[in-house]
Amino acid sequence: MSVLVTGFGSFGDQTNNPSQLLARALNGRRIAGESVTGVVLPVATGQVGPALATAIDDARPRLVVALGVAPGRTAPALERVAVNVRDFPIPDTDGALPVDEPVIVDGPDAYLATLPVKKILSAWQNAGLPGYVSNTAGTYLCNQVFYLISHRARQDGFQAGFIHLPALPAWGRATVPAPSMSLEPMEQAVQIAVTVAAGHDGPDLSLAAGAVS
Ligand code: PCA
Repeated sequence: MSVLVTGFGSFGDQTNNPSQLLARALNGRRIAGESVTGVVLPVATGQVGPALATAIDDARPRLVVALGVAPGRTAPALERVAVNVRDFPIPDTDGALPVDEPVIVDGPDAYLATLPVKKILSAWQNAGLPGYVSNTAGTYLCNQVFYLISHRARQDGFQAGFIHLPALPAWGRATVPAPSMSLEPMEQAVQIAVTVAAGHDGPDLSLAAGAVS
């Protein structure tokens, strides 16, 4: 039994995906007594399901924390909801552009994360790290992976969740920088998430962290 951490490779104009760097950095580590397997997934709708299934079959995890970058976000975001929708705003790396197609035909409309998102948020706050609970992971590859791991989690009985990361700082630009975060605090945030989730049993914390919209 182990912890599986997934990241994604490059896509669109995102050539330096922090989720890929973290999946590689954490691969082979021990966190909270659990051995971590880090896997980088393709940003390709037709390839990602089989790649994920292989990673889960190999690692036989008790916990899956999937990561991806969300350019424009100001802090790591604990995703609460995965929807059964693929409505891509840009083509994937294979050129596929599904519009209003399900992730899994006849699957439930949505799944909620089984990670204790409020407990993790509270632990981030105690460590002085920024972060929040997000109520949409979009309708692109990150949502697809979040939905797929949530679906499989119900069959296999592991905990599953998704964390969207801000972009890495883009140095050397003369313009006002977009929201960004360096890799070290993102790595700390993921380590805390794994530690809290690995030690979690029972209900999540009741902590107000909702949004008006
Ligand atoms: N972010 C994209 C896909 C891969 C990634 O890292 C997303 O948010 O869907």
